[in-house]
Parts: sequence; structure tokens; C-alpha cells
Amino acid sequence: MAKKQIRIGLIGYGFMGRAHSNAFAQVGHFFPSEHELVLQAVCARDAAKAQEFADKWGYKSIETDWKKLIARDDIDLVDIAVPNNLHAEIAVAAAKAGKMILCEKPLALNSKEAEKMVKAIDKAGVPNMVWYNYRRCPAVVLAKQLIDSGKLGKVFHYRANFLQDWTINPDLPQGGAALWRLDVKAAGSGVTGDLLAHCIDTAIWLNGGIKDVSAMTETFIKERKHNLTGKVEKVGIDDACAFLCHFNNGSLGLFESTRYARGHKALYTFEINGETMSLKWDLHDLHRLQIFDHKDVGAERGWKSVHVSDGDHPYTGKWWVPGLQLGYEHSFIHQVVEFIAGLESGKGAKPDFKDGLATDYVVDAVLSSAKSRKWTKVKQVKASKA
Ligand code: SOE
Repeated sequence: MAKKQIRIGLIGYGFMGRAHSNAFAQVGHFFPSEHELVLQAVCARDAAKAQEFADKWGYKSIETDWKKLIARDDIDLVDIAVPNNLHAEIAVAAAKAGKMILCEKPLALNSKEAEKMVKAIDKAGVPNMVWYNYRRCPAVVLAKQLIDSGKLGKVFHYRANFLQDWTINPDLPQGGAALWRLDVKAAGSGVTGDLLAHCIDTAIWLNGGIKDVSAMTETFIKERKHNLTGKVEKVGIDDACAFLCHFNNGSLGLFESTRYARGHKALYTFEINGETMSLKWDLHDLHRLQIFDHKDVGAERGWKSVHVSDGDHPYTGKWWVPGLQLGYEHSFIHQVVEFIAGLESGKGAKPDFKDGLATDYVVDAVLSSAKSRKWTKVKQVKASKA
């Protein structure tokens, strides 16, 4: 039977453009479905660079203006992999044009923009998803399954960190290609929107909504040369952020992120403590889930490290043989698996734009609490099921 084609138009060709393209190229080899993904066009302002990317990854054509890409009849799905300040305008236009949309995280520069995006996809009724890829690591999905099975009992604590060290050098400029994450106009915020957004998305997925937050942020390097203007300019992003929160289920949350933790490159960890079970996960060891089960018999009770690579673990049976671990790129491939499954079931895929908005509401509340030094309520999105 002929497969239904999804002709993809990718906008942006940086780190995430590569991660997404790799996922599009791989998914059909391991997760056959009724759909076939076609790398139809890549769009970037610089034609030579776009062509080089198209040649490398197998895109059939290029565009240098995203509006033209969206106007094309031979594009079914728009994938947004550009800096955060461009997400809303592109997504709203793509929704109006009736395209399916995949959008890099965080959904938008702030929740006001994210609300507009949610409105646009609601009106257009187009399939949509946000690339919060860590949800789709097999070990994280196993954690979700254990939590949903009720094995943890009542949850008391959730804590997460995302630690990096790549901006400690004060001579590192802000702005422009690869460094837009340091420019508040392009990024919206620093570690809160870039790194804690991942922690918040996973936390809401695993432990439910967040009610209120009390936060502090710090910008250690106050001025940096801006690559686009050539001038030394005030730094507007947060270099580090820590916050406390109450979850709607009564548990307490503790989150920390920084780009100034010397030695840590991408140390995303979370831990959840329930009455009868605790779980721990660490991105540096992403195929393992640490489990403490209080129901184990006394003398043998202790933390165990489960190598999430067996045939009956989430996604893993479709890959190699038991015991052979998967990596970072697989989380993106699994997101595409979910997106296609959502199309085929008609139920849609998670996390969708509404989930992205829920995270942006927390990010905004965190930034606002850090400013006011007060506990701040988080606006809630009507819950959608995973
Ligand atoms: C920043 O360094 C970054 O690339 C984030 O933007 C990604 O979302 C995260 O997964 C890894 O770190």
C-alpha cells in the first residue's frame, strides 16, 4: 500500500535543525508506519548555507524566505528550528496556511506569544508538537509508566537540575549564530527558558501541574560584546536560576539551573520521592533509571539501576538487541514516532502547543517571582492527557 507522504519544510539549520533532520531520516527505518516523511525543503537566509545543509541531509530544495516556504503547496509540515523570537510569527502563519507544525522548545519568547500560537492552532485544527525531547528517552518513559501505575504512592518531592558551564568565559560574545541563547531579544530569557523549560516540561508530565513558585535568578556577567552590533551591551538573560514550587498534587518542587557549574556540560537530573518508591534519572547516563522500591524485602532493599534497553522497555524493542543502549538522538526520533502515531490514531501527539504553553506559564511566573522576590501564582492551562 502506498504510504501517505508528509512533505517537510524545515526552517533553521543549526544544532536543532540537525537533530530534527536526523530524526526524520531515521524514523522510518525502525518504526515503520502508514506515513513516509519526505525532506522537501530547508529554509535559511543564507542560500549557500541552506544548499550545503540540503545536500548533506537530503532535502530536495531550499528557500531563503520562510514566508515562501509556508506558501508552497508541496509542504505539509513546517518544522520550526530557529531562535525563540521567531517561533510565534512563523507558527501563526503556518497554522493559517493549514500546515502541521513542529516547534522547537520553548514554545515562545513568553507566554503571551505562546497563547497566540495556541489560539492559531486551535482555530486551524492542525496537528502540532513541541520538541521537548527528553520526555522520549526510554528511561524517562519508564519513570512515567511507574508513576502512572501508582507504584510511588503519594508523591512528596520532585527535584530537578540542569547544569552547564559553557558561558563562564566573560569574553564570550552574545548574539548571532550559535550565541543567540545569550541575547535576551532572541531567547526571551537565559537558563530559565532554555534549560529549566526542559525540567518543567518533564516535571509537569510526570508529576502534574505547578501551582506557584518562589524564584531567584542571577546574571553573573553583566555586559558582553554583541556579535551583531559589535558593541559591548548589557546582558539581559539569567545565567542561573533556582526556584521552589508547590505542585497541584501537594508535593514540593526544587529546581536549579545554571551555565556556571564548572565541569557540568548538560547535567539534567530529576528525582521524585513517593511514599513507597523513589526514582532518579540523569542525562549523562540517560539509558538508566534508578529505582528504590520500599516494598522490596528488608535485607535486599536498596537503590537499583535499571539499564533501560530490554525488549519490553519503551521503544527499545524496535532498535537493536537487549542490552544495547540508545542515546540523545533517539529521543528526537521517538518524538517523531509519537507525532506519526498521533496522526494515525487521530489523538494528536504530546507535548503539544498547550503543553508548551503550560511550561511557558511556569517560566514567566519564575522570572516574575525572581524580580518581585515574592511567591507567584502560575497561570494554568486546561489539562490535556498524555
Ligand atoms: C543549550 O546549550 C542546549 O543546547 C539547549 O538549548 C537544549 O535544549 C538542551 O537540550 C541542551 O542544551
